[in-house]
Amino acid sequence: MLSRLSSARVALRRLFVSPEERIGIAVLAMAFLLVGVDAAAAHEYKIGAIEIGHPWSRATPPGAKVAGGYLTVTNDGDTPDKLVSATVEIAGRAEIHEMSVEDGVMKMRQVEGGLDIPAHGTVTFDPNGLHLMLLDLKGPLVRGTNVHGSLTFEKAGTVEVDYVVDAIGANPKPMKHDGGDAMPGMKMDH
Ligand SMILES: [Cu+2]
Repeated sequence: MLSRLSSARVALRRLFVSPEERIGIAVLAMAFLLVGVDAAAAHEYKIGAIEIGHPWSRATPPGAKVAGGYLTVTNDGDTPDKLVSATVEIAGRAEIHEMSVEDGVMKMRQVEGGLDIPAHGTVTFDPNGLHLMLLDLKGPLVRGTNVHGSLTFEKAGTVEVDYVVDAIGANPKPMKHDGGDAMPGMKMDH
């Protein structure tokens, strides 16, 4: 193994004589690595003390007018902040929605006056609870594409984000298979 490595290194040295060229190769390799990570796995954004983790959405069936936006918001600061608004280019408007069970019926309603992001806290938007409601869609959300948007915080300001579009019905925890949709009977009523 060692001898194979060193002979490879000798071969590289023969191929790329100058150190500049070798650095160039290393930079290129790093760039490929970063692109691969960005496309395949989690992506995040930061503004002030606020960190946005892996914004994503689900592909929409033909004719759909609504979709969900999912992400995590972490506040690394010592003071609370507030998510006051969100925009997504493909949607006429985006609202912050929370879900609750009232008399055994799942309901969702808009969070009025912004959503508190506690100091040193993380708030999770996912298909089973708190979510961004993307309304008046101008077109379908297509799996494998990104949709661009922005999030505005009272203190941290506005950050631009891309939502990765996952499959229709994609689960936020793909490693855990618990027998299908979390809420198969739920109806999105708008
Ligand atoms: Cu909703």
